[in-house]
Amino acid sequence: MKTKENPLTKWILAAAAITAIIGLVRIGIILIDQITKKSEPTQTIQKNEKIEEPKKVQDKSEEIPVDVRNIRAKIGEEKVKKNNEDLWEADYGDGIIMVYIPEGGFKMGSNDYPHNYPSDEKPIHDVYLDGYWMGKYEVTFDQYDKYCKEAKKDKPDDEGWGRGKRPVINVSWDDAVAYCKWLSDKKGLKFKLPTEAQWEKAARGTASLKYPWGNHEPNYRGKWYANYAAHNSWEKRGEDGFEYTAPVGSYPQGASPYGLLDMAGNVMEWCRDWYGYDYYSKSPERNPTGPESGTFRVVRDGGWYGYAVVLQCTGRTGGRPSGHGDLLGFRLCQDNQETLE
Ligand SMILES: [Ca+2]
Ligand SMILES: [Ca+2]
Repeated sequence: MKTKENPLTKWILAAAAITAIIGLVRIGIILIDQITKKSEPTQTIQKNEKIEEPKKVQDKSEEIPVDVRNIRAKIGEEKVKKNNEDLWEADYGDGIIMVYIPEGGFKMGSNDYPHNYPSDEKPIHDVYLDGYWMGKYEVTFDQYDKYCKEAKKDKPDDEGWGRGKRPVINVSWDDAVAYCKWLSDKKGLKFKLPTEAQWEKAARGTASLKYPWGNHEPNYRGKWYANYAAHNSWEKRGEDGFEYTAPVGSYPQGASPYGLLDMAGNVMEWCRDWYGYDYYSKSPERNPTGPESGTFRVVRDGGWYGYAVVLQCTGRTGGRPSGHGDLLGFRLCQDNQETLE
C-alpha cells in the first residue's frame, strides 16, 4: 500500500468503511493516517532507552527559570506554583492551567513499522526544544464560549453531548488560532497552538513512551487510561465511561510525564504546523516548526473515536485549516520566547 503521494488515503478508505457500517457521517474533513499501521513491527522503542541530550544552554545555577520568573512577575507569584510532578504550573483562571516543560532533547517519531512500510513517523530523530508552557487540559466549551460571547461569534455545536468542562469541538484551525489571539490580547501574554514537536514531547516525555502514561494499552489491569474507542469496537467505545467526549481530566491515571491530561483520547488536537509527510527526514534539530507551506495543518492524538493504536504519542495526521468536526479540539501553548516581552 503506497501512501506517499497521498498520505491520508488509508484513513479515507478506513473511514469510509466504518461510516458505511455504522451509518454515521462524522469524519468530515478530518483525516487520520494511523488506522492500519503496525501489523508486524520490526523495531520498537526500548522502554529504558537512554536519551542523549544536547548541551544545555540554560544557566543551571538559576533556581527558577527565567520564563517562570517572567510569568510570575506578570500574573503574580501566587498563580505560578510547583505541581505534584515538581513542575511549574501557571493558573490563568477559568480553568486555564499551563505547565512549564523544561528545555531539553527527546526522540521524536517512530520506526515501529514493518520493514519498508512507508510512514510519516519515520525516522526517529533528535529534537531539542527550548522551555515552553503547555495547556494541562484541552480547551473547554466554558472557555471557548466565553470568547464567543465577548467576540460576538456563534458558539460551536456540542452535538448534544454537553458543554461546560467538555472539550470544545466543531472548531477549525482558523477558529483555534482566533481564540488564541483573543486570549493573548486579554491576558497580555501570547498564547498559541503547540508545534507538533512541542505536542509530542509534552505527550511522551524524554523516555520515548508509546502512550503518555507508559507503554501499555489504555485498558490495562482493570483500569482505563483514556477516553477512546475501546476494544476496537464501535459498540464498546463507551466501556471506558464515555461514548463521546468526556469532561477534561477525567482520566488522571493517563497523565503524561508532565502531568498533562487527555494527551491520548478525548478530542484530537490541532497543532500549529503545516503537515508534511516526509518532514521528519529534513527537520531541524532545534525548535522545529514544520514546513513553510502546505495544504493541511497537523492534528495529533486519536481522540474519543480512535482505537488504541491511533492514540500512540507518535501518531500524526492533518486537516484542512478551515475544516472542523466533532472529533477535533485543541490545547494551548506558550513559547518560551513569547513570554519574555
Ligand atoms: Ca470512550
Ligand atoms: Ca486529546
